[in-house]
Amino acid sequence: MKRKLILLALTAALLLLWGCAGQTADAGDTEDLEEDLIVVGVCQVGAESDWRVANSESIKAVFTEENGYQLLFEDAKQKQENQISAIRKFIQQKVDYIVLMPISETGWDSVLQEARDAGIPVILVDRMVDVEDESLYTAHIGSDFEAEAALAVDWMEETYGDDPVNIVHLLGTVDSTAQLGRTEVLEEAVERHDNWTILTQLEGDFTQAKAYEVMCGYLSKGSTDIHVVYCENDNEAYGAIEALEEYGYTCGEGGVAVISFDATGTCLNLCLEGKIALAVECNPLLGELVEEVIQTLEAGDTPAKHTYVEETCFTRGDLTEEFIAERAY
Ligand code: GYE
Repeated sequence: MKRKLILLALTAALLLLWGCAGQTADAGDTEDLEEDLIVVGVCQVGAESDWRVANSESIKAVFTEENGYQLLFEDAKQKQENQISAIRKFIQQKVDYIVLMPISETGWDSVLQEARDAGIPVILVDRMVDVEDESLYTAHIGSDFEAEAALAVDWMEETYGDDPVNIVHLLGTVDSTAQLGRTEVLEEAVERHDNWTILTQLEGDFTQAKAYEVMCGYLSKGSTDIHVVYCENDNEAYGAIEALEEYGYTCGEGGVAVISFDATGTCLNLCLEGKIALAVECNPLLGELVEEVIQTLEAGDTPAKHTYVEETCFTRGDLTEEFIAERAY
C-alpha cells in the first residue's frame, strides 16, 4: 500500500512537472515580451524600394524601448503569405498592436478576423485592405494615391496641351493600393484625352530590376515614339532610365519625359539633373503618426479611421542641391 502511494505521488509529481514544461513551451513565444512595454508587431511588405526602406526606418526610430515600446518587426519579402503567417505569429505572441503594411488589397478577411477575435487592434499603414467588414482594422494612415496621380495628370495636361502624348506605363505591384490609385487616375485621363495613348502597360513590381527587365523587353521589339514613361515609383524610374539610355533614348529636355512617384533622394537628384521630368511626392515618414494612433488607443479614445499625409510634386525648377540635402528621405 505504502509503495502504491509513493508510486502515485511520484506519477502525480511527474505529471505536474510535465504540465509545467508544457506551459513554458506554450508560453515560449511570449516569454521574451517585456511586461512594462507596449508590444507592437509590425508586418512590413519588404525592402523593394527606397521609399520602403525609409518607411521601415521611420517606424524603427519611433518604436524604441526608450519610448516605451517593444518592436517585433517582420519583413515579408514581398509575399502576402509571409504577411499572413507573421500576423498569426503576432497573435500567438499576444502583442498589444499589429501594424500592417498590406502588400495587396484583397485576401485579408480571415486573418484580420483572427486578430480581432484575439482582441488585438490592427493599424494599417501606407496601403489599404479591401475587406467586407471595415471594423476589422482600427485605423489607416497613408497617402492619397489618386491625389498623387492627379498631380501627374495635371502636369501632362499643362506640358503637352493638344499635342500627342504616347505613354509607356510601368505598373507597381499589382493589386496594391498604390498601384490601383496611380493606374486608375492615369487610365481615366487617357480616356478623356483623344491625344493621349497608352502604348503599353508593363509590370515593374516597384523594383528597379523588374522595371529594367520589362522595359528592355519592350524596347527590344523596335523603336517607338515615346513621349512619357509613367513609372509608379522611383525605383521603377531608375530601371526605366537605364533601359531607355541603353536603347539610345534621351531622358529629359527634347527626349522622353520620365514621371516618377515617391520623390526620394536619388529621384530628386535625377530631377535636378533633368533626367526625371516630374517627381510626385509620397511621404514614407509615417512612424510618428502610427504612434499617435497607438497613444490615442492607450488613452481609451478613438483615433481617426483614415489619416492622409499631404504631398506635392517637383520639377527641375523647384529643386536645389541644398533643398535635396535637407530632406529626410
Ligand atoms: O510608392 C513604392 C513602394 O505603397 C506608397 O510602395 C507605397 C509604394 C511606394 O514600394 O516605392
